[in-house]
Amino acid sequence: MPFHDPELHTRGESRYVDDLPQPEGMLHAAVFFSPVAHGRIRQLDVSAALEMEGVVAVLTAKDIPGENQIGPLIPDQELLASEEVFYIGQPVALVVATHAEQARKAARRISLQVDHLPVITDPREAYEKGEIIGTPRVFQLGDVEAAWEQCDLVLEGHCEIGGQEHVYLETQRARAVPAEGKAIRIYSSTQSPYAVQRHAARVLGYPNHLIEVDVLRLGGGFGGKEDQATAWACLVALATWHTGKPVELVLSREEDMIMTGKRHPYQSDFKIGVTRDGRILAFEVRHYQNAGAAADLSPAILERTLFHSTNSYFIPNVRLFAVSCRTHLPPFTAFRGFGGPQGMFVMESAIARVAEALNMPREEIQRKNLLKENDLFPYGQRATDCRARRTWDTAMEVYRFSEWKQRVEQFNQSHFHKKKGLAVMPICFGISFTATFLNQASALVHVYTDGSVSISTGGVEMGQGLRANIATIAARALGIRLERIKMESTNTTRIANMSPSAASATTVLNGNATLLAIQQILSRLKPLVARELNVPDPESITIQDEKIFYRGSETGWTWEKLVQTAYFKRVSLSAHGFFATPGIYFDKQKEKGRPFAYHVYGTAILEVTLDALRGTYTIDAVKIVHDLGRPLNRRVDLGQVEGGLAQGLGWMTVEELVFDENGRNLSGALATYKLPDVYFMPDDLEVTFLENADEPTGPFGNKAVGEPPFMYGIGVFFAIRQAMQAFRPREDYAFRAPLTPERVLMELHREEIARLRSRVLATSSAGK
Ligand code: MTE
Ligand code: LUZ
Ligand code: MOS
Repeated sequence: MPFHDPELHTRGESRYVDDLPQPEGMLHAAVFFSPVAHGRIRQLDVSAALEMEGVVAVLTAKDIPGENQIGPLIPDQELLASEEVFYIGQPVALVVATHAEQARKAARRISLQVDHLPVITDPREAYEKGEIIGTPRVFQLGDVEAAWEQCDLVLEGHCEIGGQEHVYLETQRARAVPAEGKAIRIYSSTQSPYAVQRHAARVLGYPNHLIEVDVLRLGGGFGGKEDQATAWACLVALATWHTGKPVELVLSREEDMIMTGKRHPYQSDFKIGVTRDGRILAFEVRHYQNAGAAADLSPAILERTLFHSTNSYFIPNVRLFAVSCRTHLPPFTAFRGFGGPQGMFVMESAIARVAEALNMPREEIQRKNLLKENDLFPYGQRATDCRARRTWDTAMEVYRFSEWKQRVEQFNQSHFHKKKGLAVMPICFGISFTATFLNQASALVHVYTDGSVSISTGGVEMGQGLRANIATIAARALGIRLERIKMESTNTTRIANMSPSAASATTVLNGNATLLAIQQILSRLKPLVARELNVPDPESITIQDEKIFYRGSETGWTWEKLVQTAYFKRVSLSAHGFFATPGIYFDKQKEKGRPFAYHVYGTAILEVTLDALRGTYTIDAVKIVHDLGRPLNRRVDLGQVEGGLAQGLGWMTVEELVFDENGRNLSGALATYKLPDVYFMPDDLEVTFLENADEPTGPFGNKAVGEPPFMYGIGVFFAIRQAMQAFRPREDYAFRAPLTPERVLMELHREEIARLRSRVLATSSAGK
């Protein structure tokens, strides 16, 4: 894959933060974090650490020259805890030493004494105690109260949704290097270089321009570095400020898993009303988001939960309530889908509940309620160019759903303890940051006199193929070879005030900014050629395969000649492009607007085989019809669909995040947190891209692809559930994710397990 760094990756030569050449005298840092979930600090003793070999400094809250504050939306998060600690893993002190191991060893000598305070880990308990972040949000459409009357059937249910660890391959890390004067340069593994710049400046009491942030690439972010890369960068900046030396901080896997936030767990209640034939008339939901100990991005994530609470269905009467609840767990944060998946899971659960009660196939209810052209979302936007039905119908057709279903039913009739389940999962995901102002991007394009091109944008490469995409866009727009393009690091001195690389919108925003920069350069070059060739119409000049055409015929000029001529004629060969998504807005008072540039649609069909005696299951097949407009790089896009699916499947099945009642993460290492691996993935995985589906707002007809495929994974929960129903029909299987094999076993054999347990208890008490 060109520009996907394949050669460098394969040889292990691609550089990450700690691969950069080490400046002389570089120091290493380690974090001492709170071992308790909630307490008032009585004493923090760092003297033993200071005496350890190699230790240069131990920094605490009082060593911060500027503001001790890194909260991205609300100022409720200290860089280093000063008076109170709010979760296990909260940074309290930074040890700086000659070697990383010395720093870690010394950190273990720090002692923290606290007066223990009550620990809350449950979002509903937090809600009842008034521990909420911001205010609850409510989206409404129609009149639910009046609608219940018209329903033939009204059902209620409850969902418990687990969190998810990001497990980016590259753990959180940053390096700060002193520059001239007081300036500091930071190399950070962040999706948001501008957030790092802003917060490092704030912490040091600097103007932004004294901090330069440079990002070459990330070994994965998945939302975990949209905002939570900031702390580590601020800490090394602080250490450099104190020592005058370069300082690096690299979290170990365990440190990363304990200290950083993950996908939000949710608890949600739903009520759904339908007609006898399965038309949904009314839907009500209450989402309790477990935000953890600080706001972080939770309010924005909560908002996206609301935007996606009806997934790809039209429901005329809805009332969607959501509240962010403060608990004593690490602040939960962005993760692929950004709250959308939790909203969709509840919707799909409600549909399963209806299907089971009406004894109707789940997919029939889904299909009956799919969005149609111009249908209204609860937030006031209309579904224009709606591809919900198109992807659904295409999937049914190309993957021969009815025959497939028959095969599954035959299998189930002829097997006792093995059962198959088949589920359809349609998705609809809005593209644009829901905070409208973030939908802006810049690009800086330089053309050198040899015809080579250098491009900087505000976008960060994190494995999603951003560079491949931007380079492809630029090469196509200029009409030159891809090899001419070099993608530069993402740097705050070249691109100012950049939005995070997130919301799947990085290629859309930065690609369009690149196009605008290139258009400026072309608008200077074309009149130049027209003048030189003495032809009347500059607009009829085109460049293709590095040759210059006029009205479709060759002029004999090449790209190189054009560039050189421009240089000697003193025409600028550089441009800065700025793009802002047009036509989007949102009114938070009314909770209505047009927040999204467009929606991405798709439909997946998932098949599983369950061993009902063991609770184990295999995912046999996942077949997807996905809408991505016109692909920019088919293999990059395919990689995004498959990778997103893998993460979604893992979230729903084996990835189980567990905290005990003291706020301790019991799954804080890769030994205790199970990940999907290559064997876990279905052997039969097929992806079809919708044809003739150009998105007019582009770039080049392309649609965003990063997050939406994650949500296909939700379908596996319902495929397993269906297999459970085939073995033992029951209306009260829990809507509790992840559906681990253990949980499947416990649910299937609830009574037997209870009987066994009471017998064991009886025997053991008899023995006493
Ligand atoms: N793919 C890889 N390989 N690595 C990543 O970190 N992040 C995901 C997705 N795909 C990610 C990824 C997330 S959460 C988002 S928002 C998008 O990529 C961000 O990139 P984009 O805006 O260019 O799609
Ligand atoms: N980040 C953000 C996101 O700040 N706003 C968003 O709407 C969003 N959506 C998805 C992922 N990250
Ligand atoms: Mo992605 S959750 O927008 O980084």
